[in-house]
Amino acid sequence: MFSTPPRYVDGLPQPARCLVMGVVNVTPDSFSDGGVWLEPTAAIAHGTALSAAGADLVDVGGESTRPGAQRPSVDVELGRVIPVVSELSARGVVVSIDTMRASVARQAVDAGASAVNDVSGGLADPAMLGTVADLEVPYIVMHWRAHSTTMQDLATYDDVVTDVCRELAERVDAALTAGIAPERIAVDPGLGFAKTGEHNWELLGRLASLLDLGFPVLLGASRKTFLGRLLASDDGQQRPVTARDDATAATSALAAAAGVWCVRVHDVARSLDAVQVASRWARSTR
Ligand code: PMM
Repeated sequence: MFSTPPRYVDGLPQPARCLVMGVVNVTPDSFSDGGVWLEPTAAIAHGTALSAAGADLVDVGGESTRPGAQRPSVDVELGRVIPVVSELSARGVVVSIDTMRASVARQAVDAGASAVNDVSGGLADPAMLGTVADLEVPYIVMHWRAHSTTMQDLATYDDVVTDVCRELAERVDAALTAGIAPERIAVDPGLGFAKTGEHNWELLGRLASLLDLGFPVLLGASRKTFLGRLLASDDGQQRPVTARDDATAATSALAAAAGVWCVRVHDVARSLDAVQVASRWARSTR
């Protein structure tokens, strides 16, 4: 059941267990918490609370990636995230910036962010990989095919695991060629991004193939629709987003047991408990 201990990414915390990344979406329209943390003071308070709950890092994003979402302008994105990154970093919180834009990544790192989480894996902005190489920070490369308005039209694969691994490996090669150090790279299959629920389950069921890419793996299953569908009521109503945190914690425990490096979650406390159980359990099996 248990894989090798988690890999690490240079420049980020390295507890002897799977990392827990807390989510702060500074957006009006993210699918599970859109509008809740749009005001900087609310976002800062939330990020501080996630850190106090034990988040190893806090992921701050200013662009919703829910299917169909329209992109904000660069200035709107900057206006949402920079004050939050700046204040959280000043408070000692380890922050990653969730952005597809090189200019946002650069300004966020200048404001104190320690890592760049790019859901497009460098595909959305041709300047991103060179910028991250220049900034010398950890880089999370997610599998992505298109922006939110069209991504679900591209959810077709011969074999989802083989295809995602191949496309991710291509993005990692591009990152390495751009000069990003291998020890700063983590990969992510991008659950829900150009994927159906069945694709997500297939990727979770065959995590070993992702781990075989040789880079630490991040998973973002938190509150996503495939969990809502799994837990639908007898009359077919999906489980509401905010009632999916126990299921998310279950995915965190199983991911940690499988050797995943980091889970990206909305409810940090539950997933921290989950990964701690997985870590302790793993020690007893070795
Ligand atoms: N999912 C979302 C946003 N950013 N980043 C990574 N690396 N992986 C993900 O799966 C991911 C992400 C969308 O979820 P949200 O709207 O709840 O933040």
